Amino acid sequence: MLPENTVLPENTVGGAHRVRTALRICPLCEATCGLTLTIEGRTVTGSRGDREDVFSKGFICPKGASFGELDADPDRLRAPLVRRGGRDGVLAEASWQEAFELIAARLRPLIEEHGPQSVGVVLGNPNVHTMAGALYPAALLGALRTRNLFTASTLDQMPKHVSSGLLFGDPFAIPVPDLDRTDHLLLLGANPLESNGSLCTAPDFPGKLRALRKRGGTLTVVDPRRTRTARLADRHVAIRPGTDALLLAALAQVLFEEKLTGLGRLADHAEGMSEVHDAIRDFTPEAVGPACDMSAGEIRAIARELAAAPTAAVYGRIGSCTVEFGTLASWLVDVLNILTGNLDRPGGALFPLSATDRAPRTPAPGKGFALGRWTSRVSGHPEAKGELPLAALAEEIETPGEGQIRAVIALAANPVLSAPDGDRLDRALAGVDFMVSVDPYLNETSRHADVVLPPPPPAQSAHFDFAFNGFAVRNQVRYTPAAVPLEDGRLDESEILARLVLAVSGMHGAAPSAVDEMVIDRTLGKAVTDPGSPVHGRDPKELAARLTGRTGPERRLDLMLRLGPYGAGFSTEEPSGASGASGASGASDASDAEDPSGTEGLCLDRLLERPHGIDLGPLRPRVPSLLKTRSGRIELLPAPIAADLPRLRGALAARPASLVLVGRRHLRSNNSWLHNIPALSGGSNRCTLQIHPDDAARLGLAEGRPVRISADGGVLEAPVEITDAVRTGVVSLPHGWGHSRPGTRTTVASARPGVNVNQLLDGSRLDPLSGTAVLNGFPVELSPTAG
Ligand SMILES: Nc1nc2c(c(=O)[nH]1)N[C@H]1C(S)=C(S)[C@@H](COP(=O)(O)OP(=O)(O)OC[C@H]3O[C@@H](n4cnc5c(=O)[nH]c(N)nc54)[C@H](O)[C@@H]3O)O[C@H]1N2
Ligand SMILES: Nc1nc2c(c(=O)[nH]1)N[C@H]1C(S)=C(S)[C@@H](COP(=O)(O)OP(=O)(O)OC[C@H]3O[C@@H](n4cnc5c(=O)[nH]c(N)nc54)[C@H](O)[C@@H]3O)O[C@H]1N2
Ligand code: SF4
Ligand SMILES: [Mo]
Repeated sequence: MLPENTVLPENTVGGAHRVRTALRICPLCEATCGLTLTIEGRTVTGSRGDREDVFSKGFICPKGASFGELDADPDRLRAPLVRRGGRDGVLAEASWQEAFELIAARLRPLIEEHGPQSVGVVLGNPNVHTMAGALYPAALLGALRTRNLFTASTLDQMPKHVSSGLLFGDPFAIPVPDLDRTDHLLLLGANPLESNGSLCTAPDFPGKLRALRKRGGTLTVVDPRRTRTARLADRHVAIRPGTDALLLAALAQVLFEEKLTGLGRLADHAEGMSEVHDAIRDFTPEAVGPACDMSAGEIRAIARELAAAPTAAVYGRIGSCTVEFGTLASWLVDVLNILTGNLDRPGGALFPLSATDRAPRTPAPGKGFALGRWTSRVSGHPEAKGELPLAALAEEIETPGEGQIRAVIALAANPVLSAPDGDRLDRALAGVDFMVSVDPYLNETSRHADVVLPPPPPAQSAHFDFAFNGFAVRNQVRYTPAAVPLEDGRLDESEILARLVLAVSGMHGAAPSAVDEMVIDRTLGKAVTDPGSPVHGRDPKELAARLTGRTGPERRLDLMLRLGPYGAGFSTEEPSGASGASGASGASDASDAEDPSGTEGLCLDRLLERPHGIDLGPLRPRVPSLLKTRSGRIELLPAPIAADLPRLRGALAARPASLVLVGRRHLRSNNSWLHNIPALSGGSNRCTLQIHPDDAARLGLAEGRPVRISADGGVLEAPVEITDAVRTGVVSLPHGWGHSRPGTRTTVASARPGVNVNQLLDGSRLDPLSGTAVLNGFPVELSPTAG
C-alpha cells in the first residue's frame, strides 16, 4: 500500500560521516534528562546522560539510551500520507502542499455547513513533550472554536487539575514533593522506579528516594502491588484498589481527632478548616479500615508518622487519579499537606516557579475555578478545564444530531489503545467524514486519518519543556536546539501545526510564521495594557523587534522568558555579557534567590550561552501570590468537593468486588508507542495478567496459560503470570498493547501485539468531577480457557 522507503543520501556537508556530539533533552518521559547524542553524518549512533546537565547530572534510563534506535525507526513516516479514493480509499505518500490543500478544502466547508462543534480535537500525551505541542494547540482551538476537546488528561491527571483549581484557583498550581529535602514521603499509586515520575519532574527519582532513606528519612508506599518502588520503602501498604480517598480521609480525621494539625504560616492564607473537619468526621480508621483492607492501627500509625516528621510530603499519582474517587483523593493529598503545615514549605510540597510561568504578582483575589461551564452533548458530562472526557469521544461521533462530531483532528494521540473501548472508537473513527492525524506512525488511530502529517524524528527538533519545568523538583531552565538539521522534504512539527492552524482558519497558503507573529502581537498587546506587567505602557512593535530567535518558536520562547519570573521584562538595560549568567554555577542559589529577575535578565540568548542549562535554585514558598481563588485564600472545602463526599461515604458500606484489575508500567515502555523499538521490546512477553498464587490456585489458573478476562466492556485473553507481587483480590494487566489491527505500519509491535486492556471498559466508569476514566480498580472475572 505504501511506497517503499527511500533512504535519503547522507548529508555530507562538512565531511561524510563526521562524528560529533550534540545535546538533546529527552522527550520520552517527565524526567526530562539531558542527553549527549553521538552523531555520525545525520545518524544518532549513541546516547548517554549529559553529566554537565544542571538538573539531570548524567542520569539516563534504557529509553533515553535507545534514542538513536527510536530516531531511526524505519517504520517512521517520512512524508505525509493522503487517502485517495474517498473514505474507503488507500493512504499514499503525498506532498505537504497536497496534504494541507486537502485539509483546507475539506474542513472549511464542513465547519461552515455544520458549525464549529462538528470538529473534535484529540490531544495525546506527547504534546506535553514537544515544543510544537505546547505552542500551537491553543491557536488551533482558537481558530476552530470547538468545545469538543478531548485529551489524555482525562485518562490521567485531570483530577489533580480539578482539585488544584478548586483549592488554589489555578488548575496548574500543582505542588510537588520536595524530594531532595523532605524527611518523609507518603507516596500513593505511583511507581517512579518504572515511570521515572509524573507531575513531579525529577531525573533519577529512584536515586532521590534512596538518598531520602540514606539521610534518615522514611518512605511509605501505598500500592496494591509490591512494586520496585514499594520494595525501597520503609512501609508498603497493599491497599485495596480505588480506596485511597477513604484512607486519606481517615488520615485527616486522625489529625483532627488527635489534635495533630498545624498549618503554620498557611493559617493566615487558608479558610474552611472546621468545615473540612466536620465533613470528614465519620471517616474514622475503624470505618474505612475494612474497605481499604487495612487495620485501624496501621492507619493511625501512618497519620501520626506524617504529623511527627520534621517535614513531610504526600504525593499521589496514576493509582490515585484514574480511579472512582480520583478528584477526592487528589484533593485530600493536598489537604493533608496543608493540615500538617507541609504545603509550601521546604521539605514539604512546593509550587515550582518555571522560567516561562507568569512572573509573581502582588497577592489579590482571582477569578477562581469553575467546573461544568458546559456539558457534553450526548451524556451531559461537565467540562473540566475546558475539556470533555476522552471516554465520551466515540458517542459524540456516533450520535446524530446538532453538534455531532463529523471530523477529528488528532495530535500525537492514540486513543484507540489508550482510551476505554477502543473497538468502539475504532469503528467511530472509521465513520467520520474527515480525519487528520499528526503522528510519526501509522498506528491504530492514525490509520483512520485522511491525512497523516508526520513530524520529524526527535533529533531534528529543538526541545524546551514548557510543561514539565512547572512540575520540577528544582527550578531550572534548559533549551536544546535541533541536534541534526531538518532532513530535506521534512517540516518541523511547529511548522506542521502552524500550517494546520492556517488551513482550518481559511488562511491556507499564508506564511506559517504569521501564526507566531499573531501570538506574539497578542501577548505583547495584552502585556502593555496590564499595569502589573513590567512592559506596561511600552510600544509592542518596539518590543517585538527586540526578540531574538531563528524560528517562530524560538522568538516565542524568548518572549516568555523575558516576561517570565527570571526575565528582565525588556528592561531598557540589556543584560550584560556572559559573566552575568552566573545562575549556572549552582553555587549561587542564595543570591539568585534574592534577585532572580534582577540583572540576570533571562532570555533566549542567555539560555543559548548555557547549553547544559541554568540552575534557578531550590523550590521556594509561593503562597499567597500564586493563589487565584475568589477569596484570595486556599479554599479548603470547595463546594463541588463537599457535594461529592456523600458518594465516598457510600463506599464505606459497599461490598468490594472479589477481583479488580489495575494497570502497571514497565521501564522500557511508554504508553502505546515504544513497542516498535527492538531494544525496548525484546525479552519475555510483558503483556501478561499478573495474579497472586492464592487467587490462581482458587481459580485453577496455570502459569503461562491463557486466561479469559471479562468485564463491563468486553472479554480478552492474556497469558497468566503468577506472582505474589500483586495482592490477593487484584490482577494487573498493562496498557498500550493490542497492536493487532490491520492497516498499521508498526512492524515490530505488530509481531508481538499483546492485548488492549482498555477493551475491558465501556467508558461509563468516570470520576464524575473530572471526567477521568476509571482505569484502575474495576471488577473483572477470570476463567481458564478451554484446552
Ligand atoms: N488502562 C490504562 N490506560 C491508560 C493508562 C493507564 O495507566 N491504564 N494511562 C493513560 C495515560 S497516563 C496517558 S498519558 C494516555 C496516553 O494516551 P495517548 O497520548 O493517546 O497515547 P500514547 O501512546 O502516548 O500515544 C501517543 C501518540 O503520539 C505519537 N507520537 C510520538 N511522538 C510524537 C511526536 O513527537 N509528535 C507527534 N505529533 N506525535 C508523536 C505516537 O506515535 C502515538 O500515536 O494513556 C492512558 N491510558
Ligand atoms: N516506563 C514508562 N514510564 C512512563 C510511562 C510509561 O508508559 N512507561 N508513562 C508516562 C505517563 S503518561 C505517566 S502519566 C506516568 C505515570 O506514572 P506513575 O503514576 O508512577 O504510573 P504507574 O507506574 O502506572 O504507577 C501507578 C501505580 O498505581 C498502582 N495502583 C493502581 N491502582 C491503585 C489504587 O487504587 N491505589 C493505589 N494506591 N495504587 C494503585 C499501580 O499498581 C501502579 O504501581 O508515567 C510516565 N512514565
Ligand atoms: S528517565 Fe525519562 S527523560 Fe530520562 S532518559 Fe529515561 S525516558 Fe528519558
Ligand atoms: Mo500520562
